[in-house]
Amino acid sequence: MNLYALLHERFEGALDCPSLVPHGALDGTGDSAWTYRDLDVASARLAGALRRSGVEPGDRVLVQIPKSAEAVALYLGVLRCGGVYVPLNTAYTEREVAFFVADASPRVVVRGAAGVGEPGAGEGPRAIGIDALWREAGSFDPDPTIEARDGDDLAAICYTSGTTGRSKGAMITHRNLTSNALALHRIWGFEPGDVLLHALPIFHVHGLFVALHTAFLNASKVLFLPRFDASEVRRLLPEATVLMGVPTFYSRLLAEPGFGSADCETIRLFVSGSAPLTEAVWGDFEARTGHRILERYGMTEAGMITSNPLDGERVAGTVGFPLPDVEVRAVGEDGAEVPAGEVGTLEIRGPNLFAGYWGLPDKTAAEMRGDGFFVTGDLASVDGEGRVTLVGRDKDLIIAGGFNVYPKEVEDRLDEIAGVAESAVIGAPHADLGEGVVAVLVAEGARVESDTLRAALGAGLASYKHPRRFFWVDELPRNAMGKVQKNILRERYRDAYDE
Ligand code: MLC
Ligand code: AMP
Repeated sequence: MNLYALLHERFEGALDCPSLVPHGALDGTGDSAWTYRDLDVASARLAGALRRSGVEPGDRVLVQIPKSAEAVALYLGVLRCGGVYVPLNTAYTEREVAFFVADASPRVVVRGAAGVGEPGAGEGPRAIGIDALWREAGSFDPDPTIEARDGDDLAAICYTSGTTGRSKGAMITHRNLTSNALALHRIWGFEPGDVLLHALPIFHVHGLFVALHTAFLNASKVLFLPRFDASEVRRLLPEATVLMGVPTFYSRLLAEPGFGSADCETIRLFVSGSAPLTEAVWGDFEARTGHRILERYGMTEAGMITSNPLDGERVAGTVGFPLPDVEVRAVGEDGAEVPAGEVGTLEIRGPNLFAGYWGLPDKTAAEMRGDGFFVTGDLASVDGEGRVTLVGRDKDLIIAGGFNVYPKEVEDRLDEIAGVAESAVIGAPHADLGEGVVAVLVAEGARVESDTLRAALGAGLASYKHPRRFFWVDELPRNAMGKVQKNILRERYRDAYDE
C-alpha cells in the first residue's frame, strides 16, 4: 500500500481539523493553520504539478527547501504520485548538492527560491524553486489520484555519509515507513487530542518520518516551528502533549531560567533520540519536571529500532526494547551472538530495514549478514529481558546535536588546504551538542590561522561539519599498520570544548 493511502485513510474523518500550524499562526504574525483538507488538497495539487513535470512512479524528486507546511505537502505529493522523495539538509553547499543530484539522478530538483537555475532544455532534471512549483500547482485542479505502490517500492532515499566519506543513499520502502509508523503510533499510545510540538528539521528520519507519520496517523494537530528555539518551545509547551527532540533540545530547555514542572503540565510524552541522552540530563529533567524522557534508538537505514516503554520502566542510559517485529542481537568479532549483558556490535532485522544503498550493491552486501541481519556499527549490550544499552560506536562517526559528521569527509577537505600536510578529525565531549568536531593537523610550512582554515572549508562543506577547535602536532600517532590512532587523540583532546 502507498503510505499516503494509509495516512489519508486515518485522517479522512478529520478533514476539517487542524493539521500543521505554522509559526506565523502561533505568534499571530500572519499564516493561518492548515486543516487536514488543506494538506490533502495541496499534496494533490503538487502531485499533479510533479506529474506534469514528467515524474513517473519510481522517479526521484530531490528537495532542498526550508521547513514549511508547503514542504510537507510536497513530501506527501511525491508519495501520492509514486515518486521517491530525496530530502537534503538545507545547510549543504552547492558542491555537496551537486554530488547528490549526480548520484540520485532525479527527474525534478526543488530548491529554495534562491540559487535555482533552469537547466538547458532536455538536459538533466527539471530544476524549480518551491515558490514557482507552488504557483504552478495552484493553477490546476487538484489531482486526487494516489498511485498504487507495493510494500517493496521505494518511498524515499535518505543520504547518510559512509565511513569512506562518500554519502550513501539509503533506499526506504513504503513497507519500511508504514510498519515503523504504525508500530510507533501504537507503542507510544497516541490518543485523540494529542498535539505534537515539532521543532526538528524535516530532512532527516526523526523530524520527517517519526514525528510527522505518528501525528498524521492520529489526525493530530502539529505545532510546526521552523527550528528549535528553547524559549519559543517552552512558550508553546502548554499547548502541546508530545515533544520529540534530540538530546540538545532537553539540555537547552533545562538551561532556561526557571524551567520546570509548571511548563510541562499538558505534556504526556517527551521523546529523545538520534544521539545519546546522558543520564545527567535525563535525571535533571526528571528532577525539574517530574517527567522521565522516553529514549529511543534508530538510524536512517532502519527507522526506529528500539524504544523505552510508555508504561513500563524507562531506564536512563538505555534505549529500551526492540519495536514489534524487530529483532536485535549483539555479536562478537567472530560473528557469534555474545551472552546477555555483554557488549557486541548490534545487528538488526525486521520490516523497518531498508532495501540497500542506492546504486551500491557491494556496500549493501558488506553490511548485511547472510540471514538478513544488518550490521548497525553501534556497540551495545542486550540484557536477559531484551533491553538494549548502547555503549559506543565502532563506526568512525561524530554526532553533533543530532547531525552526523563523518571524519573522513572533513579530513579530505582539510587536506586540500595549502599548509595542511595531513589531518585527523575526531569528536570531543561538548556540553550543548553532545559531541563537537575537533581537527588535529600536521603543518606543511607555516601554521595556518584557524579563521583561514574555516574560511577555506566554508565553500565546500556544510557549516555544522566544521571543526571549531584546531590543534597542530608534529606528527599523528599511528599504529604498526600506519593507521591513525584516533582513540589516543580522543583521549588527548577530550577537554577541547571545556569552557
Ligand atoms: C547548527 N550548528 C551546528 C549544529 N546545528 N553545529 C554542529 N552540530 C549541529 N547539530 C551550527 C551552524 O552550522 C551554525 O554555525 C551555528 O551552529 C548556528 O546555527 P543554528 O541553526 O542557529 O543552530 P541551532 O539552532 O542552535 O541548532 C542546533 C540544533 C539543531 C541542535 C537545534 O542542530 C537541530 O535541530 N538538530 C537536530 C538534528 C536532527 O534532527 N537529527 C536527526 C537525524 S535522524 P555558523 O558557524 O554557520 O554560525 C537520526 C536517526 C534517529 O539520527 O535515530 O533519529
Ligand atoms: P543516522 O545515520 O543519522 O540515522 O544516525 C544513526 C545513528 O545515530 C545510530 O547508528 C546511532 O549511532 C545514533 N543514535 C540514534 N539514536 C540514538 C540514541 N538514542 N542513543 C545513542 N545513539 C543514537
